[in-house]
Amino acid sequence: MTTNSASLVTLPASATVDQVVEVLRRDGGVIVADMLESGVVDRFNADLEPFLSRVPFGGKGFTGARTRRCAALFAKSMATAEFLMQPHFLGACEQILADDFSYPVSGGKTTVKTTLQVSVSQAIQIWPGQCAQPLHRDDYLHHRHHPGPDSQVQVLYAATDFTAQNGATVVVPGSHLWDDTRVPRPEKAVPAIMSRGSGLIYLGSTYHGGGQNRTGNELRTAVIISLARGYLRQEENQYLVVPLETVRRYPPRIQQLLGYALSPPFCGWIEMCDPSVALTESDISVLGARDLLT
Ligand SMILES: O=C(O)CCC(=O)C(=O)O
Ligand SMILES: [Fe+2]
Repeated sequence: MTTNSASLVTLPASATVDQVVEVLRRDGGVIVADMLESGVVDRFNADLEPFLSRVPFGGKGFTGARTRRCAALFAKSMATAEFLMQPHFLGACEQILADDFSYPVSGGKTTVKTTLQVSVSQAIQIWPGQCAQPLHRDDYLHHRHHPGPDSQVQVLYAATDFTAQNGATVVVPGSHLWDDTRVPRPEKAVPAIMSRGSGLIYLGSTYHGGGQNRTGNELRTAVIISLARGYLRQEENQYLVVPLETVRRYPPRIQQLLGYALSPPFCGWIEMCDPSVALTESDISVLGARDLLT
């Protein structure tokens, strides 16, 4: 284990999921080196290039006047599946988010486990001249109060090297434990310096932001994937941005994580069936209700 700066830890690729979760619970964020194979990043970058090179810059505020953003990644590159299935990220999300929930019904108690679902998929390219993004918590979207259980966890991969000069994401370690009255100060944020293929895993409750790009000619490209509890709303509407024909080309686990799975007991059904029937049945209108808990 090496310390990247004041208190942002970098774990080697050989780290276990338990080690990742231990640092995440303590610091709110952790860098894992070499999470992705170089060939996967190459394939992804090649697939995204036609989109990233054409998409206009964002706005003057949060999205960034010198920043290009490209979302709907599962529709644009099949390599995104490997970004999602990366074992440190997926394993950490399962430990942190996939809680049991028990409730009484007459005749006994029922216990279910929430599914996980993709909340956001986005490539973010920070150009020279982009100023620092305001520090924020990604989980505001779910109206979370802090401290409290996390609603989502993100991984932010480096698709180019991340340096303190080119706009590396900055993180305020420990801020996931703060209450809602404490305001983050930019001087307490530390840059996630990492090489291409490495990634920063961070909790939805951790203050962070895109860094300032002070270089003259270097682009900094990140790829964010977030997973949220299955009973909450996805930040990016995967049902509308990934065509059904594309969803059908992914393996079942990816389909489930894109939202084609019921989050028990009742969240997300269609015609009172598991939503995965949308991928296999030609006429869902007469399937009939199923006992979703059995
Ligand atoms: O680009 C980055 O480094 C972070 C972006 C971010 O946190 C966001 O847009 O929510
Ligand atoms: Fe963010």
